[in-house]
Amino acid sequence: MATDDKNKKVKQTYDEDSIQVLQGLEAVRKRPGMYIGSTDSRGLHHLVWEIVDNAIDEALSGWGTLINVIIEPDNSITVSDNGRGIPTGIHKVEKRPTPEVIFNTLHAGGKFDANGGYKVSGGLHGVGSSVVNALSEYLTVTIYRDGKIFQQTYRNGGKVIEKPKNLGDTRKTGTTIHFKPDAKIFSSTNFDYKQIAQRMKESAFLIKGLKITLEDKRDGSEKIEEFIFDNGIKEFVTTMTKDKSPINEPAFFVGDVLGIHIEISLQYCAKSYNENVLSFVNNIRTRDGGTHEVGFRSGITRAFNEHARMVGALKDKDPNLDGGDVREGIVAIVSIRIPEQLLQFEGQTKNKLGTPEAKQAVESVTYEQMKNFMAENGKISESLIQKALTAAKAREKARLARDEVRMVKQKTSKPANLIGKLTPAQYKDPSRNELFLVEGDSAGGSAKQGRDRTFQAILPLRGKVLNTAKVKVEEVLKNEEIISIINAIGAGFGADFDASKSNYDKVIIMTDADTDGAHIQTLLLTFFFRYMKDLIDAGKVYIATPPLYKIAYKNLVEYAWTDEELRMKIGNQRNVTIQRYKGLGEMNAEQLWETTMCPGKRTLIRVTIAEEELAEDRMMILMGDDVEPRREWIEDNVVFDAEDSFILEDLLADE
Ligand code: 2B7
Repeated sequence: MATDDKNKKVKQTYDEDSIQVLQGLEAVRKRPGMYIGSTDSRGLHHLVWEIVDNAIDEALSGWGTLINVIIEPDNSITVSDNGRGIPTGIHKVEKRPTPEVIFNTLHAGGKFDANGGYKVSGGLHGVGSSVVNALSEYLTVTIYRDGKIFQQTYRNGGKVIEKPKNLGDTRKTGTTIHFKPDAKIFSSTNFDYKQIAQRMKESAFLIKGLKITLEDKRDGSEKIEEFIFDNGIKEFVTTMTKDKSPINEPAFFVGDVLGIHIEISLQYCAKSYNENVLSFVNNIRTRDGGTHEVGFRSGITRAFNEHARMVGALKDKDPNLDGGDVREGIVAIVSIRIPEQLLQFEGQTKNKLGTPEAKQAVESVTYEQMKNFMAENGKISESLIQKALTAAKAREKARLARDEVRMVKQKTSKPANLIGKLTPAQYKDPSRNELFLVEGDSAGGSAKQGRDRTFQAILPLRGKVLNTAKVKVEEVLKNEEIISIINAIGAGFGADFDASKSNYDKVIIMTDADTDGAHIQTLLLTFFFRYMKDLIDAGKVYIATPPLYKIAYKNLVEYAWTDEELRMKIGNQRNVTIQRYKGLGEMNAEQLWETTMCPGKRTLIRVTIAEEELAEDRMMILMGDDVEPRREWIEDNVVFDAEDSFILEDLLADE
């Protein structure tokens, strides 16, 4: 049949045309990290973001209202949109079908969008499709456009091995992309539903009315979710504030300044002393903030102070409220869209906006509309100003308390309540010394006797550790237990904290191996996270792991940390005595030393923070009043992973 001949001919042409182009995609396969950051799970998910971002761009340009994402049973991904469909005609310069140019040429992006739409794919600027193709076993693109269904499949890293097919007639328009990440490239090819769901939900919040569905078709984890928010970022804000007693209905500011489109929603919460501002540029989260966040903050501060003076809450002689005070309890989404030519990212991870125009633009929109909001909502503004004044007072008290701490630190003779608590190490060697924070006096006693006194210091903690997530900083600084920890570490506190000044290379939390112990650990970690975060980032915070069992034979003693280990160690020996330790206090000094404190024999778990932006929320859940979710949280999320890191695991709101 003639088709054979035709195929042959077409194939030939495609091969010839492909030579140079394939080299392009080879570059991606040679150094995938340069294009998608890494080839681990993070890089794998990056492929999904690239494809979905193109669908979002199309929706943002005003075409299409629906994006479907499917995780197929074999961990391949299908994304479809109902936009215009990628143009299918022959590309004028490349003289090949346009989809081929887009998927098979590096840097094909951008120039096809004649509409001047915003590029959301922050990093790759539209080259995303070809990068995904290059890193896939296969990729099939199906386009519904001009009444026809166009389809083409690329294989083995994006090679063009067949000509486009016409699958018949259609009345719909849109693009569907089905791809399978190449197992030769990625260390993991298993998609994480929660992670994709999180991101899809975020995008749906940011683009009001856009419907995104996510379906998992994998065996055993079948599910489907739909994200659509008719109130956009206002709903984003209310989801974040739902347990924090919001004071006002979410405010909504919108404006276009200097070619930048700005959308802001915010609420104040009675049950929060933090600020929680999430910012986005072209729908990409800017974790490290940048000029748009700076503009937002100064806009709020200016509006607040002007309003406070106008209504007489601040008198002429009073100083201005400072930014921190007016933002206490604020929850806000700052979402801006910037034309590509103005985009400028900074910082090591490029998560920070550098565009100078964004500061002025966001500040003016925020200032004007926040002032209006305050004028229109007199009662609420009054209580917000009261809240800010209280915050200012608390800040002043905290400053005094901090000075007090500083004085305490400077004094050579410590106040009575501190003497005798810390058992210091003999030598002062911050690069080697270790501080053990020990639960209870009796364990503290064993630890004191058992330690290597040359470099190990012991600080016993009596009673309950203060929940620093639930009290203001002034309360934190009144707590004896906390003060003695601050003094022992000797590197300051809060904004003044300097990890490089720490008296200890390792600060080791040593508690009983039970739920109470785990609770004390989380309370201490909450404190470190909030007030000495750099100590965690510097990798200096550890958790000790005391054994659960002591196994005694005739003249031999062994320890076990898990039930399985216990069974293994007992084997089929008889005459074994097994002791289940209920707490550290049951161990004598020698036992504590050789199981838990002796470098070389002990196992220490270094504390790291898995996903910083979520950690704060997790702490809130953890430290809330409900005991039950807290216990569940500990059981679900305190995981000891292969690298022996205590990881505060990803926690996604499950609704
Ligand atoms: C920068 C490149 C990749 N493109 C278009 C037009 C529509 C369109 C796309 C897309 C992902 C999963 C299904 C423009 C843009 C290429 O040029 S990409 N829709 N959807 C997509 O990739 N979805 C377009 C102007 C006129 N008509 C169509």
